[in-house]
Amino acid sequence: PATLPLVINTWPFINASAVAWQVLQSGGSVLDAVEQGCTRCEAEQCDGSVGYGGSPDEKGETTLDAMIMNGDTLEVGAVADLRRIKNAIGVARAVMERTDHTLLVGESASLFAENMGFTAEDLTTNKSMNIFSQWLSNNCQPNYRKNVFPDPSKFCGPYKPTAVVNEKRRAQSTDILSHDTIGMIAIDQHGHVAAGTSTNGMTHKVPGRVGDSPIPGSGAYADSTVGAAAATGDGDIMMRFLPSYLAVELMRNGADPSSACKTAISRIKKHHKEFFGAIICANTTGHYGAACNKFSKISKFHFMVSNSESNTPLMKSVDCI
Ligand code: SD4
Repeated sequence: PATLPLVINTWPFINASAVAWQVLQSGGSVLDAVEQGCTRCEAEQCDGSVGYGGSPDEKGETTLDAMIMNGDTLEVGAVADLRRIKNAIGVARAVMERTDHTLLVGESASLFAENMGFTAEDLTTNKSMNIFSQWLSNNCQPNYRKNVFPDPSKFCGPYKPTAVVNEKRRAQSTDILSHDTIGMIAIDQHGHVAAGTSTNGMTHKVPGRVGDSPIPGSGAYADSTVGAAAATGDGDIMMRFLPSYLAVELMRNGADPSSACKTAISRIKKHHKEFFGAIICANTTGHYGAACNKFSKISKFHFMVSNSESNTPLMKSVDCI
């Protein structure tokens, strides 16, 4: 039986789910729940792929993408390529509530954040430095450059063809599994809906690269007349398909959350058999679902659900299609 309120988020990020649930239980808004739940992941560096000290880019810097969406007003706040500020989803919310804009990027987003009172600090950690220097010294490949860049060796040492890199990435399921954006949906008893995401993107990305996570309709989408969706995975591919928007529109037309999620994944699969991605969906009756693409060793996707059935976050999983 479906119940409200409901918090659902990508991956087994149990503390994030617990924080968001607690916010709703103590009378906080769905936006507070999503912001604080994702903030928790940023602070504890969930899987190394949310928050500071993860996914160093080709220059070794960690940069963050995040968004938050108010399903009542359809307002969005987002930041992309955010530098030196840990609380990316907090800044995203400030963009939504304290400007007339939707998306701020790069150094200018950082400056905005500082003006809003967020602390500027180095996002590099020993761990991210190690990932970066290991890549530089012995395993350096221009992962996210096509073979046409003038001289990739100038960037990171001996060039190896992209195909080799991809093989290698696929063989190391932990590498793939470490790309774990938090996407979260919160719905309260009154049917207010919010959704959000936070991530440090992809390791060894080209500086300036922005993923799907801060893009409305791609990383997440929320509409309180329907429900919400949030996505995770290979953002460079997923963002071309607006899977979160598609899933919400399918639910608007009567699809249940599981089949909406499946259709959104299938749409991408039509064009990319080999991509890593998953999506979570929920509607305003408290029903929820998820779907993922079968990829390499990944045949299941795990996500967290908090509702009054258990009163505590439960891990759920879905078989990939
Ligand atoms: C990105 N979608 O930046 C993110 C990464 C991710 O699970 O979600 N990994 O492409």
